[in-house]
Amino acid sequence: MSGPFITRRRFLVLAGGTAGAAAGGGLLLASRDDPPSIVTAGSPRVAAVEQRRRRQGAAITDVAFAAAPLTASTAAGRQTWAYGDTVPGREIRMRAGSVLRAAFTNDLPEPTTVHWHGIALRNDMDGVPGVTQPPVAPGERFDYEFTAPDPGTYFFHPHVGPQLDRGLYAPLIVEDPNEPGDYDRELVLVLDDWLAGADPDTVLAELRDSGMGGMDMGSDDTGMDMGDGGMDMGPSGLGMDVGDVDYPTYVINGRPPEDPFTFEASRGERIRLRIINAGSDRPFRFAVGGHRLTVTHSDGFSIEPVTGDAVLLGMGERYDAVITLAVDGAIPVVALPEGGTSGGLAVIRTATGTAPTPDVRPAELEGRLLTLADLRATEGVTLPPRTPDRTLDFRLAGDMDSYRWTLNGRPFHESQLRNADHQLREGDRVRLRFENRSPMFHPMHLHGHTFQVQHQDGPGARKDTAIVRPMETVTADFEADNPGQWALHCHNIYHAEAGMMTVLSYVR
Ligand SMILES: [Cu+2]
Repeated sequence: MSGPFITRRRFLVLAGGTAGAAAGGGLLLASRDDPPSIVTAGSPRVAAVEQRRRRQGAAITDVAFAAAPLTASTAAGRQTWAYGDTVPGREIRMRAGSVLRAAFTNDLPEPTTVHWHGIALRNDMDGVPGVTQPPVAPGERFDYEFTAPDPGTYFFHPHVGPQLDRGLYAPLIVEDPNEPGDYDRELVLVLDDWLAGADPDTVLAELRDSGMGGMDMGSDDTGMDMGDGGMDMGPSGLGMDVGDVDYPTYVINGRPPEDPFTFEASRGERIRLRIINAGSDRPFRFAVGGHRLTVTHSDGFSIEPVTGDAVLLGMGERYDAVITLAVDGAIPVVALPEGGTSGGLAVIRTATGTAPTPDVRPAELEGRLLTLADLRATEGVTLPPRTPDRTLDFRLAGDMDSYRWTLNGRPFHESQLRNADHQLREGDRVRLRFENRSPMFHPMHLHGHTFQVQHQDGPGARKDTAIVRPMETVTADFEADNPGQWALHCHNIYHAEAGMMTVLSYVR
């Protein structure tokens, strides 16, 4: 349980004092030595903002689920951990503005939490152990309850160690009651790099042991010039080294390419795809054979529709795209890990016919690839222009000798919480500037907010997870309207565990 997300000492403090605490208990980080100005998860201000968010008579969606070892072997083979008895876990579907009440039980042999990825929820329900709640001990229950204010495609997963890489994830779909819905049906597709039963804690330990040949990647003290002049960034600009883990296979909706998830449909139907990259280490190039994708939403928020052949998803990113089924037969849906040769496969079947083989490579994979630079938020979700009140700069780097990934030269440490290293005030317009000085890309994820990427020529997509390519600087603005303590980290789970995480602290 020690590690960048929670230190051993804080874990003991929290677990000792608050075992069995239920939702909204006002419990956290209110130790005597905290500076009084920090707005903690347990602060009355967090509850007050939730009160304001919650509408009179708001609908309540009640769910109950457990995280547990999966004894039946999954389609992808080998034992793993899961939410319920399937990978992915059962989807939760609700309406924007309604309340989710989730009775969660931890039947795993180690502590865990549930993080509701991308939702602008109340801080004490965000599921970051040692920051917003104590970890849920084995055998214990935690009741999550929060308003989900914004429609969109989300998912939920643990925020403890590399547990996500065991298959603990499920879609969370927040429907928009005001959306015309110009499609016939929906298809939710969860992409994952699959360890097939291997233990991600062992993987992380191996990464730490092996390092990467004693190379410093972009840290200040090396004096190395990491200018991109001579660097081959690959076709998507993610660099030649896109992941740290050697996965045996890739799954879509929990199923391997040899036994693919299959969706029955009819030719002529318009299908809204909700694509979620739940992978821990790999970005995917996603395409549907014989079809172009019209991408309509990024990380839940609407964008000006843009059509391409494939779309790139970093870990933690979600895209919605519409396709009109134009083929009779078995249509391959492919998620190829960037730079890889084998990938995930699902099938949309509109007629009988030969199923695609696991190695099918639709030409669309090599067609026009949509990336962050192609996306612009619709007017309705574009932040009004405003000069930032403060800018938070983050230098992304890695010390590969010890497999240590850093923000501003330091791996995450709990003192950053106590000191409130990155402060903001409610009502601020905040600018984030991510300067990647490493040769690997990092999908940077902010909890509790949706920022707006800023391009040279104006505002881009609203997102909570944005790919920062090697040697690139990405700028993104957000409204500080959700008080509390919010994790900001790389969504490569191994990078986050190796230190590439920090916390943005609301202060009074
Ligand atoms: Cu990273």
